[in-house]
Amino acid sequence: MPDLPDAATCYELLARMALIRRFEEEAGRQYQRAKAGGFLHLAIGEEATIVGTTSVMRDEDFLIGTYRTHGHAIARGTDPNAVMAELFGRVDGTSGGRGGSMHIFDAERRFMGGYGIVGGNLPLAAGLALASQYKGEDAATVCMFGDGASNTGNFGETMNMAALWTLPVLFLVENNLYGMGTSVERHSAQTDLSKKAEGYGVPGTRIDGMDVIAVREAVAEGLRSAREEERPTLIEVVTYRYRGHSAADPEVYREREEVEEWREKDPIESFARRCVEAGVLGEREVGQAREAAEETVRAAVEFADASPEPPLDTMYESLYALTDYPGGWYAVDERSPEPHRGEHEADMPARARALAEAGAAYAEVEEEGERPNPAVAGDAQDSTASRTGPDPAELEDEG
Ligand SMILES: Cc1ncc(C[n+]2csc(CCOP(=O)(O)OP(=O)(O)O)c2C)c(N)n1
Ligand SMILES: [Mg+2]
Repeated sequence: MPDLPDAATCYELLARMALIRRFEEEAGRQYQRAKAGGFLHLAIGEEATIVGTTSVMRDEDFLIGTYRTHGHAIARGTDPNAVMAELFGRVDGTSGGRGGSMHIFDAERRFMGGYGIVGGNLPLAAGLALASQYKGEDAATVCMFGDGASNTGNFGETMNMAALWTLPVLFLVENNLYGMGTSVERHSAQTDLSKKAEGYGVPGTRIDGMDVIAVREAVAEGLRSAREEERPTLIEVVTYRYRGHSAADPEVYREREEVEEWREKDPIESFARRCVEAGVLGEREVGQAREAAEETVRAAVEFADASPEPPLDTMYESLYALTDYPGGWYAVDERSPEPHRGEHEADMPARARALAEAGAAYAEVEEEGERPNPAVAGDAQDSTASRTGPDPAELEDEG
């Protein structure tokens, strides 16, 4: 078992884990009270993987995670008030209340989200690392994802590019033994996930994810090799989530005894016990860490509750939308018939609009004969010219 660091570091590790635990317990409670909306994925039980990792990262390093990242943002230094306000959908949230639980984001602290697409953050991590390398910066990127994400195509593609381009990135798979309700034995042929990137040239190690010090040391070494040798590595941290996959999970896929067994290895309890037994921290300091967490979370709920909801007329702000495609009730504001901000296509280049309208017109038109293949016909420069349907220019008044 690795040695404990100094007392101040141990206190900080314990206090951070206790804060995240308390924050998430309260987030779950506020979700049940319908104060927090959307989906809610809690990482209760996984605190050592989060805090062990961020405790050895530098300010200039990037962290990118999944949809289970309230704790990751807080561990990176994001104000718990802003995270709670984001869960409540309020203006003082990290994304102005528009992202919610799955999309916590804090560019200032280089916490780059918050992603709902399983495995979607992996190529983005490679992109962040490539940017640092390209600019000659010393920053490394840490990419955290789940065991389930290691089965996606993105995983293999990203490992290959990271190794090929010697990117300063560290991949950390938080193996909590389940992808939703599917156990790792049922979803992955290779259950030692640390081996899964070897063939791509990314070596791996497997670490006890309930031991904050073990995680910390492995991540420190991974960051060193990313930074100094531009050598990507994969760390598998074996951990467990005590709560369901999301707030709505009947948990029929596992036995209560299994959860209880893992509770015995609680990362916060076990670390507190170890610090006290080693004489590094006293019972009083352990209590103090818990009380501080309690107070911070109480204040965060009060702050979030007092923060206003975004005004309705700002609904179309901060949206990235070129057209109103895909159409439908969710894309159209039906308060009044005229176009609203974000629905208007007036800013689109005329050519793009003509193509879009021509495409829409084709949806209604029966094809006559075989449709020409632009690559074969050599007309890829202007694919509308060879089409057999109506001329887009003539369609303008037909809507
Ligand atoms: C590309 C994609 N496929 C499926 C889903 C649905 N989905 C959401 S979470 C999840 C399980 C992911 O498990 P894992 O990667 O182990 O992360 P964990 O939830 O355990 O943290 C799935 C399949 C999704 N969000 N994105
Ligand atoms: Mg998982």
